[in-house]
Amino acid sequence: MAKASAKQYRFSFGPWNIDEGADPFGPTVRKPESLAKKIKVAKALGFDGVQFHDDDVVPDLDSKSHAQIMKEAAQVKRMLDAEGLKAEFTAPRLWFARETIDGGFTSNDPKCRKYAIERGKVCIDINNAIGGDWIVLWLAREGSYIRESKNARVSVLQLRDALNVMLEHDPKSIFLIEPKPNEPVDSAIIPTIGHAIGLSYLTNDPSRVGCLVETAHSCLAGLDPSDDMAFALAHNKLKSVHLNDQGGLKFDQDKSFGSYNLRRAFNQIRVLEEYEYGKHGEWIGLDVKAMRTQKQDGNTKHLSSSKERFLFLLEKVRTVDKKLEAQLIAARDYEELDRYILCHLMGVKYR
Ligand code: XUL
Ligand code: MN
Repeated sequence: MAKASAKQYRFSFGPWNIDEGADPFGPTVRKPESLAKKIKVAKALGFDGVQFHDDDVVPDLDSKSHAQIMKEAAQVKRMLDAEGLKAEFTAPRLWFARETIDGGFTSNDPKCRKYAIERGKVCIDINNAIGGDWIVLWLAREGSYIRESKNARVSVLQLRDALNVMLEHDPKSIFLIEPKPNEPVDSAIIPTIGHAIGLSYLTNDPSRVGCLVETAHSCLAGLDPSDDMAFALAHNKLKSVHLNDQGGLKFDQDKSFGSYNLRRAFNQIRVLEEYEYGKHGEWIGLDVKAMRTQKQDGNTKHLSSSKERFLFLLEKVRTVDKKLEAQLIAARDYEELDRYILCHLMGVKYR
C-alpha cells in the first residue's frame, strides 16, 4: 500500500460507479446492487462520502409529491449517517426525462425549459435534505446535434437565466458546472472549463458558481486535465474533480484513474497538492466505471484500485526532489527534467 497520508483528501463516488455494464451495443451483464449496499461499499473501501443524482436519492421523483420526496431524502440521510458518510453533491439527472430530449435549460420548447428549472429546484431541496455540499450540473443535453437547431448565443443566456433562478431559490446553495464537449450531444454549449467559468461570471452571484473538472472530459476536448484544474484553481473555482482516465478521442470511457496515462494522473495530483486542494473542503471524486467484462464479485475493483493509485501517486508527488527540479528548471534543461521525472515515476535509480 502507499505510504502517503491522504488525510487532507476526502474521497467520494456515485451509485452509478457500481453499474450493471450495459453499453449502447449490449444489455446489462451484472445484477443491480441496492443503494444501501453501495453506501456500505463506500464505507468498506475507505471512502468519506457519496455523490448522488437526484433520482438516486428519490427514484421516480417526478411521480411523487414534494413532501414524499423530502421524506425519502431524509431516509437516505439516515443511511449515510449510520455509516458516518457525507453526501458530497446532488446532480439533477436532466438527461433522462422525456421533457429533456432536446436539452433542459436550453430546450427549444419553453414548457421543457420550465420542467428543467423546476427539477433543478427539487434537486436543491434534496441536496439540502441530505446535507450535500453542492449541486453539480453536468449539462449533458445542453447542446445540439446539428448547428442550425439552436441559437448558441441564446443557449448561453438561457443557461445563465436558469442558474440565476436556482441561485435565488436557495441563497446558500453552491453550483458546480461539469463541462464535457460532446456525448450525448454532438456539440455542447459549455464544452470546457473555460466556458464553465465564463458562464459563472455571467450569473448574478459568481461567488456561488464554481466548477468540477473531469479527467476524461478534458481529454475529450483535447486538453490536459491538470491544466484545466490549474485554470480553475487560478479562478478559485475548483471545488470538485472527477478523476478517471481516457484513451484519446473516443467515447467517454471513465477508465480507472491512471489506467491509460500514469504521468497525466501524476500531474493532476501534482497541481492539486500545490494548491493544498482538499484543505478548503474540496473532494476527490472518482467517476470510474468497471469494464463490461468484469464479473459481479469484482464490480468495485475499479474504485479501490483508483483510490490506491491516487495514494501511490500522491507519494510520488510528495517525494519529487524539489531542489533538483528547481535547478533543472533554472538551467532550462527540460530534457534532464523529463528524464528525472520518468525515473522517479518508474522507481528506477536516477543518475
Ligand atoms: C457524465 C458524467 C456524470 C456526471 C454526474 O459523463 O461524468 O457522471 O459526473 O452527473
Ligand atoms: Mn463526471
